[in-house]
Amino acid sequence: MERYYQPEIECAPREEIEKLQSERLVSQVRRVWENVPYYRKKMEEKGVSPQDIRGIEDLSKLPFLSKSDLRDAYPYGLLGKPLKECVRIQSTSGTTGKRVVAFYTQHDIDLWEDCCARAIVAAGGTDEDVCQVSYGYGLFTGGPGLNGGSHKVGCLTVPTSSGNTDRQIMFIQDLSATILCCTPSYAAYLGERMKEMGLGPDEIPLKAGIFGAEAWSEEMRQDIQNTLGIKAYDIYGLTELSGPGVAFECSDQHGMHLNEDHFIAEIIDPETQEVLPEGSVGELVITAVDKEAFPMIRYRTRDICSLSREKCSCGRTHVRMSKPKGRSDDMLIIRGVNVFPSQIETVLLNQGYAANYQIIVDRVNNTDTFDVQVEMTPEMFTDHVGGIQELQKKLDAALQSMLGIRPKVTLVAPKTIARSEGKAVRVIDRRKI
Ligand code: DLL
Repeated sequence: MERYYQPEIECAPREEIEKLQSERLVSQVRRVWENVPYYRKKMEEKGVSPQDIRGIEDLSKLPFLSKSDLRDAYPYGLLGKPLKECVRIQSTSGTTGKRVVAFYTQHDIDLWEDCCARAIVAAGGTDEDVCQVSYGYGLFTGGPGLNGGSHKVGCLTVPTSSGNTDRQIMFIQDLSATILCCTPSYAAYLGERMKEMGLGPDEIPLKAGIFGAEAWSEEMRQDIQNTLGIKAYDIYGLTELSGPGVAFECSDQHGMHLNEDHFIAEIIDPETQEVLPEGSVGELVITAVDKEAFPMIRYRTRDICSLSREKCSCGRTHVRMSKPKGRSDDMLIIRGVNVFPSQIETVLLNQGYAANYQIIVDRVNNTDTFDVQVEMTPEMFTDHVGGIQELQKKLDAALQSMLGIRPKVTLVAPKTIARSEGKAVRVIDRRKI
Protein backbone atom coordinates (compact mmCIF):
# COMPACT_ATOMS: atom_id res chain seq x y z
CA MET A 1 0.00 0.00 0.00
CA GLU A 2 1.33 3.43 -0.96
CA ARG A 3 2.23 5.64 1.99
CA TYR A 4 2.62 9.42 2.05
CA TYR A 5 4.35 11.86 4.39
CA GLN A 6 1.77 14.63 3.88
CA PRO A 7 -1.16 12.91 2.13
CA GLU A 8 -3.55 15.88 2.37
CA ILE A 9 -1.31 17.97 0.12
CA GLU A 10 0.49 15.23 -1.88
CA CYS A 11 -2.86 13.83 -3.05
CA ALA A 12 -4.91 17.08 -3.08
CA PRO A 13 -7.30 17.67 -6.00
CA ARG A 14 -5.72 19.70 -8.81
CA GLU A 15 -8.05 22.70 -8.32
CA GLU A 16 -6.96 22.90 -4.70
CA ILE A 17 -3.27 22.80 -5.66
CA GLU A 18 -3.71 25.49 -8.31
CA LYS A 19 -5.66 27.72 -5.92
CA LEU A 20 -2.88 27.39 -3.35
CA GLN A 21 -0.22 28.10 -5.97
CA SER A 22 -2.07 31.21 -7.15
CA GLU A 23 -2.45 32.60 -3.63
CA ARG A 24 1.16 31.91 -2.77
CA LEU A 25 2.45 33.32 -6.06
CA VAL A 26 0.56 36.60 -5.60
CA SER A 27 1.96 37.16 -2.11
CA GLN A 28 5.45 35.99 -3.07
CA VAL A 29 5.60 38.48 -5.97
CA ARG A 30 4.47 41.27 -3.65
CA ARG A 31 7.11 40.34 -1.02
CA VAL A 32 9.86 40.15 -3.60
CA TRP A 33 8.83 43.51 -5.15
CA GLU A 34 9.08 45.11 -1.72
CA ASN A 35 12.27 43.40 -0.50
CA VAL A 36 14.45 42.50 -3.49
CA PRO A 37 15.42 45.64 -5.45
CA TYR A 38 17.34 43.49 -7.99
CA TYR A 39 14.19 41.60 -9.06
CA ARG A 40 11.97 44.67 -8.76
CA LYS A 41 14.19 46.37 -11.34
CA LYS A 42 13.82 43.37 -13.66
CA MET A 43 10.03 43.59 -13.26
CA GLU A 44 10.07 47.33 -13.97
CA GLU A 45 12.17 46.77 -17.09
CA LYS A 46 9.55 44.29 -18.30
CA GLY A 47 6.74 46.69 -17.38
CA VAL A 48 5.09 44.40 -14.80
CA SER A 49 4.03 45.28 -11.29
CA PRO A 50 2.52 43.11 -8.52
CA GLN A 51 -1.03 44.24 -9.51
CA ASP A 52 -0.59 42.44 -12.84
CA ILE A 53 -0.09 39.09 -11.11
CA ARG A 54 -3.46 37.75 -9.99
CA GLY A 55 -2.74 34.02 -10.22
CA ILE A 56 -0.72 31.30 -11.95
CA GLU A 57 -2.22 32.29 -15.33
CA ASP A 58 -0.13 35.49 -15.11
CA LEU A 59 3.16 33.71 -14.35
CA SER A 60 4.55 34.16 -17.87
CA LYS A 61 4.37 37.97 -17.51
CA LEU A 62 7.23 37.81 -14.99
CA PRO A 63 10.92 38.05 -15.94
CA PHE A 64 13.23 35.03 -15.72
CA LEU A 65 16.12 34.64 -13.32
CA SER A 66 19.22 32.77 -14.44
CA LYS A 67 22.60 31.77 -13.12
CA SER A 68 24.08 35.02 -14.47
CA ASP A 69 21.66 37.01 -12.24
CA LEU A 70 22.91 35.00 -9.29
CA ARG A 71 26.46 35.92 -10.21
CA ASP A 72 25.59 39.60 -10.66
CA ALA A 73 23.77 39.76 -7.34
CA TYR A 74 26.34 37.67 -5.41
CA PRO A 75 26.30 37.29 -2.47
CA TYR A 76 23.43 39.24 -0.88
CA GLY A 77 21.61 40.88 -3.81
CA LEU A 78 18.72 38.42 -3.98
CA LEU A 79 18.01 38.12 -0.27
CA GLY A 80 14.28 38.21 0.49
CA LYS A 81 14.67 38.54 4.26
CA PRO A 82 17.00 40.50 6.53
CA LEU A 83 20.22 38.59 7.11
CA LYS A 84 19.50 38.28 10.81
CA GLU A 85 16.48 36.07 10.00
CA CYS A 86 18.64 33.70 7.94
CA VAL A 87 20.04 30.68 9.74
CA ARG A 88 22.04 28.77 7.09
CA ILE A 89 23.71 28.89 3.72
CA GLN A 90 24.40 26.02 1.32
CA SER A 91 26.41 26.20 -1.87
CA THR A 92 26.83 24.45 -5.21
CA SER A 93 29.61 22.07 -6.05
CA GLY A 94 30.57 24.06 -9.20
CA THR A 95 34.29 24.45 -9.63
CA THR A 96 34.23 27.18 -12.26
CA GLY A 97 33.14 30.78 -11.80
CA LYS A 98 31.36 31.99 -8.69
CA ARG A 99 29.62 29.38 -6.62
CA VAL A 100 25.90 29.78 -5.98
CA VAL A 101 25.32 30.67 -2.33
CA ALA A 102 21.72 30.06 -1.23
CA PHE A 103 20.23 31.36 2.04
CA TYR A 104 17.64 29.76 4.32
CA THR A 105 15.40 30.93 7.13
CA GLN A 106 14.24 28.29 9.63
CA HIS A 107 10.94 28.15 7.69
CA ASP A 108 12.87 27.41 4.47
CA ILE A 109 14.80 24.58 6.12
CA ASP A 110 11.56 23.16 7.42
CA LEU A 111 9.87 23.05 4.06
CA TRP A 112 13.01 21.66 2.40
CA GLU A 113 13.23 18.84 4.94
CA ASP A 114 9.51 18.12 4.48
CA CYS A 115 10.16 17.66 0.75
CA CYS A 116 13.00 15.22 1.49
CA ALA A 117 10.78 13.38 4.00
CA ARG A 118 8.13 12.98 1.27
CA ALA A 119 10.78 11.38 -0.95
CA ILE A 120 11.90 8.96 1.78
CA VAL A 121 8.33 7.88 2.57
CA ALA A 122 7.62 7.47 -1.18
CA ALA A 123 10.60 5.08 -1.27
CA GLY A 124 8.97 3.03 1.49
CA GLY A 125 10.74 4.66 4.47
CA THR A 126 9.20 4.56 7.97
CA ASP A 127 10.44 5.06 11.53
CA GLU A 128 11.50 1.39 11.47
CA ASP A 129 14.14 2.09 8.82
CA VAL A 130 17.87 2.72 9.03
CA CYS A 131 18.71 5.41 6.50
CA GLN A 132 22.37 5.81 5.52
CA VAL A 133 23.06 9.22 4.03
CA SER A 134 26.18 8.94 1.86
CA TYR A 135 25.78 12.23 0.02
CA GLY A 136 28.42 14.79 0.95
CA TYR A 137 27.69 16.88 4.06
CA GLY A 138 28.80 20.49 4.33
CA LEU A 139 28.13 23.12 1.71
CA PHE A 140 26.61 20.57 -0.70
CA THR A 141 22.85 20.21 -0.13
CA GLY A 142 22.69 16.42 -0.58
CA GLY A 143 23.78 15.35 2.92
CA PRO A 144 22.00 18.03 4.99
CA GLY A 145 18.73 17.75 3.00
CA LEU A 146 18.30 13.98 3.19
CA ASN A 147 19.58 14.01 6.79
CA GLY A 148 16.79 16.42 7.77
CA GLY A 149 14.18 14.42 5.84
CA SER A 150 15.30 11.19 7.45
CA HIS A 151 14.93 12.73 10.95
CA LYS A 152 11.44 13.95 10.10
CA VAL A 153 10.38 10.45 9.02
CA GLY A 154 11.92 9.08 12.23
CA CYS A 155 14.41 6.75 10.54
CA LEU A 156 17.58 5.92 12.41
CA THR A 157 19.87 8.24 10.45
CA VAL A 158 23.45 7.21 9.68
CA PRO A 159 25.30 10.34 8.51
CA THR A 160 28.32 8.70 6.88
CA SER A 161 28.73 11.46 4.25
CA SER A 162 30.54 10.39 1.08
CA GLY A 163 33.82 8.49 0.75
CA ASN A 164 35.60 5.78 2.71
CA THR A 165 33.80 3.07 0.78
CA ASP A 166 34.75 0.06 2.90
CA ARG A 167 33.51 1.84 6.03
CA GLN A 168 30.23 2.62 4.23
CA ILE A 169 29.79 -1.09 3.55
CA MET A 170 30.65 -1.98 7.13
CA PHE A 171 27.92 0.37 8.43
CA ILE A 172 25.37 -0.94 5.91
CA GLN A 173 26.02 -4.47 7.15
CA ASP A 174 26.55 -3.88 10.88
CA LEU A 175 23.58 -1.54 11.32
CA SER A 176 21.40 -3.29 8.72
CA ALA A 177 20.81 -0.12 6.75
CA THR A 178 17.64 -0.43 4.69
CA ILE A 179 17.74 2.86 2.74
CA LEU A 180 20.80 4.30 1.00
CA CYS A 181 21.00 7.93 -0.17
CA CYS A 182 23.87 8.91 -2.49
CA THR A 183 24.64 9.79 -6.10
CA PRO A 184 23.81 7.00 -8.58
CA SER A 185 27.47 6.80 -9.65
CA TYR A 186 28.51 6.24 -6.04
CA ALA A 187 25.76 3.64 -5.60
CA ALA A 188 27.16 1.81 -8.66
CA TYR A 189 30.63 1.93 -7.14
CA LEU A 190 29.39 0.65 -3.76
CA GLY A 191 27.73 -2.21 -5.66
CA GLU A 192 30.95 -2.97 -7.52
CA ARG A 193 32.93 -3.03 -4.28
CA MET A 194 30.39 -5.26 -2.52
CA LYS A 195 30.50 -7.70 -5.44
CA GLU A 196 34.29 -7.84 -5.14
CA MET A 197 33.86 -8.61 -1.44
CA GLY A 198 31.67 -11.56 -2.40
CA LEU A 199 28.41 -9.95 -1.25
CA GLY A 200 25.42 -10.86 -3.43
CA PRO A 201 22.14 -8.89 -3.49
CA ASP A 202 20.60 -11.28 -0.93
CA GLU A 203 23.31 -10.59 1.62
CA ILE A 204 22.86 -6.82 1.41
CA PRO A 205 20.21 -5.55 3.88
CA LEU A 206 19.27 -2.51 1.77
CA LYS A 207 15.76 -2.40 0.29
CA ALA A 208 15.69 1.05 -1.34
CA GLY A 209 18.00 3.76 -2.63
CA ILE A 210 17.32 7.46 -3.18
CA PHE A 211 19.72 8.57 -5.87
CA GLY A 212 20.10 11.93 -7.60
CA ALA A 213 22.25 15.04 -8.08
CA GLU A 214 23.33 13.89 -11.56
CA ALA A 215 21.77 12.49 -14.70
CA TRP A 216 21.49 8.69 -14.81
CA SER A 217 19.85 6.38 -17.30
CA GLU A 218 17.11 3.74 -16.91
CA GLU A 219 19.76 1.15 -17.78
CA MET A 220 21.91 2.32 -14.89
CA ARG A 221 18.89 2.04 -12.61
CA GLN A 222 18.41 -1.64 -13.61
CA ASP A 223 22.07 -2.30 -13.05
CA ILE A 224 22.10 -0.78 -9.54
CA GLN A 225 18.81 -2.50 -8.61
CA ASN A 226 20.19 -5.91 -9.62
CA THR A 227 23.57 -5.52 -7.93
CA LEU A 228 22.26 -4.17 -4.63
CA GLY A 229 18.94 -6.03 -4.64
CA ILE A 230 16.95 -2.83 -4.04
CA LYS A 231 14.39 -0.54 -5.67
CA ALA A 232 16.21 2.59 -6.85
CA TYR A 233 14.33 5.91 -6.72
CA ASP A 234 15.33 9.12 -8.45
CA ILE A 235 15.37 12.46 -6.61
CA TYR A 236 15.88 15.88 -8.18
CA GLY A 237 16.75 19.30 -6.88
CA LEU A 238 19.18 22.18 -7.01
CA THR A 239 20.80 24.46 -4.49
CA GLU A 240 19.02 27.57 -5.79
CA LEU A 241 15.65 25.95 -4.96
CA SER A 242 16.65 24.47 -1.54
CA GLY A 243 18.43 21.30 -2.69
CA PRO A 244 17.25 17.69 -3.10
CA GLY A 245 13.51 17.07 -2.90
CA VAL A 246 12.17 19.56 -5.43
CA ALA A 247 10.86 16.40 -7.13
CA PHE A 248 11.01 12.70 -6.25
CA GLU A 249 9.94 9.33 -7.57
CA CYS A 250 7.13 7.17 -6.20
CA SER A 251 6.63 3.38 -6.46
CA ASP A 252 5.56 3.81 -10.10
CA GLN A 253 9.17 4.87 -10.98
CA HIS A 254 7.85 6.78 -13.94
CA GLY A 255 8.80 10.42 -13.55
CA MET A 256 9.31 12.50 -10.40
CA HIS A 257 6.44 14.28 -8.60
CA LEU A 258 7.35 17.94 -8.28
CA ASN A 259 6.19 19.40 -4.95
CA GLU A 260 3.65 21.80 -6.41
CA ASP A 261 2.60 23.35 -3.11
CA HIS A 262 6.09 24.90 -2.99
CA PHE A 263 7.16 25.03 -6.65
CA ILE A 264 5.51 25.92 -9.96
CA ALA A 265 7.07 24.25 -13.01
CA GLU A 266 7.12 25.46 -16.61
CA ILE A 267 8.91 24.12 -19.70
CA ILE A 268 10.34 26.66 -22.11
CA ASP A 269 12.18 26.61 -25.40
CA PRO A 270 15.70 27.54 -24.25
CA GLU A 271 16.33 29.51 -27.47
CA THR A 272 13.11 31.54 -27.84
CA GLN A 273 12.14 31.43 -24.12
CA GLU A 274 8.57 30.67 -25.19
CA VAL A 275 6.50 28.54 -22.77
CA LEU A 276 5.83 25.11 -24.33
CA PRO A 277 2.68 22.98 -24.00
CA GLU A 278 2.52 20.02 -21.59
CA GLY A 279 4.51 17.03 -22.78
CA SER A 280 7.08 19.04 -24.77
CA VAL A 281 10.76 18.54 -24.03
CA GLY A 282 12.52 21.76 -23.06
CA GLU A 283 14.19 23.67 -20.24
CA LEU A 284 12.63 23.40 -16.80
CA VAL A 285 11.81 26.76 -15.20
CA ILE A 286 10.78 26.79 -11.54
CA THR A 287 9.15 29.39 -9.32
CA ALA A 288 9.46 28.86 -5.56
CA VAL A 289 6.23 30.25 -4.10
CA ASP A 290 6.96 30.17 -0.40
CA LYS A 291 10.72 30.23 0.06
CA GLU A 292 11.63 33.28 2.16
CA ALA A 293 15.37 33.93 2.21
CA PHE A 294 16.19 33.08 -1.42
CA PRO A 295 12.94 33.60 -3.33
CA MET A 296 13.59 32.37 -6.88
CA ILE A 297 10.96 33.46 -9.41
CA ARG A 298 10.98 31.78 -12.86
CA TYR A 299 14.45 30.36 -12.30
CA ARG A 300 15.95 28.80 -15.43
CA THR A 301 17.36 25.47 -14.27
CA ARG A 302 19.03 24.58 -17.62
CA ASP A 303 17.79 21.02 -17.08
CA ILE A 304 16.14 19.45 -20.09
CA CYS A 305 13.01 17.39 -19.40
CA SER A 306 9.23 17.25 -19.93
CA LEU A 307 6.20 17.46 -17.61
CA SER A 308 3.18 15.17 -17.38
CA ARG A 309 -0.11 15.62 -15.53
CA GLU A 310 -1.32 12.13 -16.41
CA LYS A 311 -2.88 10.35 -13.43
CA CYS A 312 -0.28 8.41 -11.44
CA SER A 313 -0.99 4.97 -9.97
CA CYS A 314 0.50 6.05 -6.61
CA GLY A 315 -2.35 8.48 -5.93
CA ARG A 316 -0.20 11.62 -5.84
CA THR A 317 -1.63 14.46 -7.88
CA HIS A 318 1.47 16.62 -8.31
CA VAL A 319 2.87 17.01 -11.82
CA ARG A 320 5.64 14.60 -12.84
CA MET A 321 8.89 15.63 -14.52
CA SER A 322 10.76 13.14 -16.67
CA LYS A 323 14.32 12.15 -15.78
CA PRO A 324 16.40 15.14 -16.95
CA LYS A 325 18.43 13.93 -19.88
CA GLY A 326 21.14 16.44 -19.05
CA ARG A 327 21.65 20.16 -18.74
CA SER A 328 21.39 22.38 -21.78
CA ASP A 329 24.89 23.56 -20.86
CA ASP A 330 26.17 19.93 -20.56
CA MET A 331 24.97 19.13 -24.03
CA LEU A 332 28.02 18.69 -26.21
CA ILE A 333 27.97 19.95 -29.76
CA ILE A 334 30.51 17.81 -31.58
CA ARG A 335 31.03 18.53 -35.27
CA GLY A 336 27.63 20.18 -35.18
CA VAL A 337 25.83 17.18 -33.66
CA ASN A 338 24.14 17.40 -30.24
CA VAL A 339 25.40 14.72 -27.87
CA PHE A 340 24.23 14.05 -24.31
CA PRO A 341 26.44 11.88 -22.07
CA SER A 342 23.29 9.98 -21.02
CA GLN A 343 22.87 8.66 -24.61
CA ILE A 344 26.33 7.13 -24.43
CA GLU A 345 25.55 5.63 -21.03
CA THR A 346 22.43 3.96 -22.42
CA VAL A 347 24.41 2.28 -25.22
CA LEU A 348 27.15 1.11 -22.85
CA LEU A 349 24.81 -0.47 -20.34
CA ASN A 350 22.79 -2.15 -23.11
CA GLN A 351 26.01 -3.74 -24.36
CA GLY A 352 26.88 -5.16 -20.95
CA TYR A 353 29.39 -2.52 -19.84
CA ALA A 354 29.18 -0.75 -16.47
CA ALA A 355 28.71 3.02 -16.29
CA ASN A 356 32.46 3.66 -16.05
CA TYR A 357 33.31 5.88 -18.97
CA GLN A 358 34.77 9.24 -19.84
CA ILE A 359 34.16 11.42 -22.88
CA ILE A 360 37.10 13.51 -24.07
CA VAL A 361 36.48 16.23 -26.63
CA ASP A 362 39.19 18.37 -28.18
CA ARG A 363 39.77 20.45 -31.30
CA VAL A 364 42.67 19.57 -33.61
CA ASN A 365 43.22 21.48 -36.88
CA ASN A 366 39.81 23.13 -36.47
CA THR A 367 38.06 19.77 -36.27
CA ASP A 368 36.47 18.34 -33.16
CA THR A 369 37.89 15.09 -31.87
CA PHE A 370 35.55 12.83 -29.92
CA ASP A 371 37.04 10.06 -27.78
CA VAL A 372 35.14 7.75 -25.48
CA GLN A 373 37.11 5.68 -23.00
CA VAL A 374 35.13 2.73 -21.75
CA GLU A 375 36.08 0.35 -19.03
CA MET A 376 35.66 -3.35 -19.72
CA THR A 377 34.07 -5.48 -17.02
CA PRO A 378 36.44 -7.99 -15.40
CA GLU A 379 34.59 -10.82 -17.29
CA MET A 380 35.10 -9.16 -20.68
CA PHE A 381 38.72 -8.50 -19.86
CA THR A 382 39.53 -12.15 -19.17
CA ASP A 383 37.10 -13.85 -21.58
CA HIS A 384 37.83 -11.78 -24.64
CA VAL A 385 41.61 -11.74 -24.93
CA GLY A 386 42.18 -11.35 -28.67
CA GLY A 387 38.55 -10.42 -29.17
CA ILE A 388 38.85 -6.90 -27.85
CA GLN A 389 38.84 -5.47 -31.35
CA GLU A 390 35.55 -7.25 -32.00
CA LEU A 391 34.04 -5.76 -28.83
CA GLN A 392 35.26 -2.35 -29.83
CA LYS A 393 33.78 -2.60 -33.33
CA LYS A 394 30.41 -3.61 -31.95
CA LEU A 395 30.41 -0.68 -29.55
CA ASP A 396 31.52 1.73 -32.30
CA ALA A 397 28.56 0.75 -34.44
CA ALA A 398 26.05 0.99 -31.58
CA LEU A 399 27.30 4.45 -30.57
CA GLN A 400 27.23 5.69 -34.14
CA SER A 401 23.66 4.50 -34.56
CA MET A 402 22.54 6.23 -31.31
CA LEU A 403 24.43 9.50 -31.84
CA GLY A 404 24.67 9.90 -35.61
CA ILE A 405 28.39 10.57 -35.21
CA ARG A 406 31.27 8.13 -34.71
CA PRO A 407 33.42 8.51 -31.61
CA LYS A 408 36.87 6.94 -31.28
CA VAL A 409 36.26 4.24 -28.70
CA THR A 410 39.09 2.96 -26.51
CA LEU A 411 38.43 -0.02 -24.28
CA VAL A 412 40.46 0.17 -21.11
CA ALA A 413 41.18 -2.34 -18.35
CA PRO A 414 38.83 -2.62 -15.36
CA LYS A 415 39.38 0.01 -12.66
CA THR A 416 41.27 2.41 -14.93
CA ILE A 417 38.72 5.23 -14.76
CA ALA A 418 38.60 7.10 -11.44
CA ARG A 419 35.49 6.38 -9.33
CA SER A 420 33.57 9.30 -7.87
CA GLU A 421 32.14 9.62 -4.38
CA GLY A 422 29.86 12.50 -5.39
CA LYS A 423 28.93 13.66 -8.86
CA ALA A 424 30.84 11.72 -11.53
CA VAL A 425 33.02 13.61 -14.03
CA ARG A 426 31.91 12.17 -17.36
CA VAL A 427 33.12 14.82 -19.79
CA ILE A 428 36.47 16.46 -20.36
CA ASP A 429 36.00 19.19 -22.96
CA ARG A 430 39.44 20.59 -23.77
CA ARG A 431 37.98 22.91 -26.42
CA LYS A 432 36.85 25.35 -23.70
CA ILE A 433 40.26 25.64 -22.10
O1 DLL B 1 22.66 18.29 -6.83
C1 DLL B 1 20.94 18.77 -5.21
C2 DLL B 1 20.70 17.32 -5.03
C3 DLL B 1 21.37 16.63 -4.05
C4 DLL B 1 19.74 16.66 -5.79
C5 DLL B 1 21.11 15.29 -3.84
C6 DLL B 1 19.47 15.34 -5.60
C7 DLL B 1 20.16 14.64 -4.63
P1 DLL B 1 23.36 21.20 -7.15
O2 DLL B 1 24.71 20.77 -6.74
O3 DLL B 1 23.01 22.63 -7.07
O4 DLL B 1 22.25 20.47 -6.30
O5 DLL B 1 23.15 20.68 -8.64
C8 DLL B 1 21.91 20.83 -9.28
O6 DLL B 1 22.23 18.78 -10.53
O7 DLL B 1 20.38 21.47 -11.96
C9 DLL B 1 20.74 19.08 -12.32
O8 DLL B 1 21.49 19.46 -13.45
C10 DLL B 1 21.53 18.05 -11.53
N1 DLL B 1 20.61 17.10 -10.91
C11 DLL B 1 20.14 17.09 -9.65
N2 DLL B 1 19.34 16.01 -9.45
C12 DLL B 1 19.28 15.34 -10.64
C13 DLL B 1 18.62 14.16 -11.09
C14 DLL B 1 22.03 19.11 -6.20
N3 DLL B 1 17.88 13.41 -10.29
C15 DLL B 1 21.94 20.18 -10.64
N4 DLL B 1 18.79 13.81 -12.39
C16 DLL B 1 20.60 20.22 -11.35
C17 DLL B 1 19.56 14.54 -13.23
C18 DLL B 1 20.08 16.04 -11.57
N5 DLL B 1 20.21 15.65 -12.85
